[in-house]
Amino acid sequence: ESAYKEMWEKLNLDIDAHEGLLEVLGKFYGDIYLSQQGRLQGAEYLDFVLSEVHGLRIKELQDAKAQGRKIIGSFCVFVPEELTLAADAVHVGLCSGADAGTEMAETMVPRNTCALIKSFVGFKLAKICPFTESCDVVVGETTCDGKKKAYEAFAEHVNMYIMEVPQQKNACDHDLLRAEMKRYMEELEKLTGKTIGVDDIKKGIAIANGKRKAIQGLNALRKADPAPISGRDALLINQISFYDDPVRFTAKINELCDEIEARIEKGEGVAPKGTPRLLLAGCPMAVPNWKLPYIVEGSGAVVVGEESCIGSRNIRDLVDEDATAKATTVDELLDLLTDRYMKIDCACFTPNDERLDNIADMAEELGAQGVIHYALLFCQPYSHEAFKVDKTLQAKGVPMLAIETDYGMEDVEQLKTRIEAFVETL
Ligand code: BJ8
Repeated sequence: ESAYKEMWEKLNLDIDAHEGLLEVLGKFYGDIYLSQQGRLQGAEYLDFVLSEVHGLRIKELQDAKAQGRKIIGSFCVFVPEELTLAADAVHVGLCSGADAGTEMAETMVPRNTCALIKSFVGFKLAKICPFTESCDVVVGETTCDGKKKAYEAFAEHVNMYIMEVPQQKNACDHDLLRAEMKRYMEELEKLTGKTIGVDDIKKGIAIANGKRKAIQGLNALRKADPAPISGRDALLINQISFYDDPVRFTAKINELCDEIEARIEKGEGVAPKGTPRLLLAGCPMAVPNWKLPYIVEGSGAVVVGEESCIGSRNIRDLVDEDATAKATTVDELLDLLTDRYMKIDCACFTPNDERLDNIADMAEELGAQGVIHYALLFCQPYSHEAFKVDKTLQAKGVPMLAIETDYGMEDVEQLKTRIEAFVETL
């Protein structure tokens, strides 16, 4: 701990406020995670990574920096990790899932801003996020208005680069994203002094695809009844995928999947066979936002999938592997990356009908009897889509409950009552 304290001081964290955060986080983790019955042995990796999230992992980032490697922070799954890796830089997800520094954040962004945005601004202003402080560049993106404008304020405090993400999926939008891929690659070359070649991008694609395939494998196993892993642990795995070393992460999750397979063969699970199964759909739940799955799994149901960017939206599509193997130029590889990224069904797009089909398909494949649509308060894109998702699911006979909430704990009892009532109807 004391060795880390020196590191945190060097990163200019507010040591007292940071200690307070770690204390709350530790207690929260104990209540929500360590208290679970019948947890997988492989969850030890999750516990370890989480307990070392501001310790060992930050030390690794500092070591990487000492070797001359750059650290790139991002808030959105549109920022192509493959290119960051191709530049031999480290890619970390920064979006934050806790109320901290909210009052300070509200001096820079309007009060009616979603909790995720307030959280990353607050973490920065309160000086409690060692990831943000470790970044050489933070990449923002033109997705929702809230983030887009918050980045202008954020840029007063960190070195920002803004990537433009289109809002529609026509040919011209594909061209725009393709140009942005190239511009981001050139920015990385400038930052690292490294020329990115074909093999570098192929390596980045292999690592990112490997990570996605590991989570795809996990999600496929979650079709089993009884559910072999809790929604809480599955969410944590998705959260950790944004900041742990990607190669280590992939190996650990593949091991965990072997354990899950053995468990399924024995007919064992985290809840009895026949427990109501729910799919969560909507806004990303950034670490340590475990509120909703915790409430759901305390209400007699089990979460079997997350239709979210910290979930299936980030891993559903791979960069075409055969085409990658055949590609001989950087341009071809940038085309393939663009093809993959244009499939992301974020609510910032209009229209975004493929998301509706994807949710219905997921519910069916995972055997979910109901869907909880999760929108952060003040999130326009996802709150709007809740209506369409409901209509689509109704037509399929799948009930949906729409929830709007934030990171606060004031509404936990009220949510619990609503969710219990919903589960009873299934
Ligand atoms: S690709 S979902 S990670 S933009 S909750 S900040 S939308 S007001 S996060 Fe996202 Fe990229 Fe899309 Fe995914 Fe705005 Fe809504 Fe807040 Fe949100």
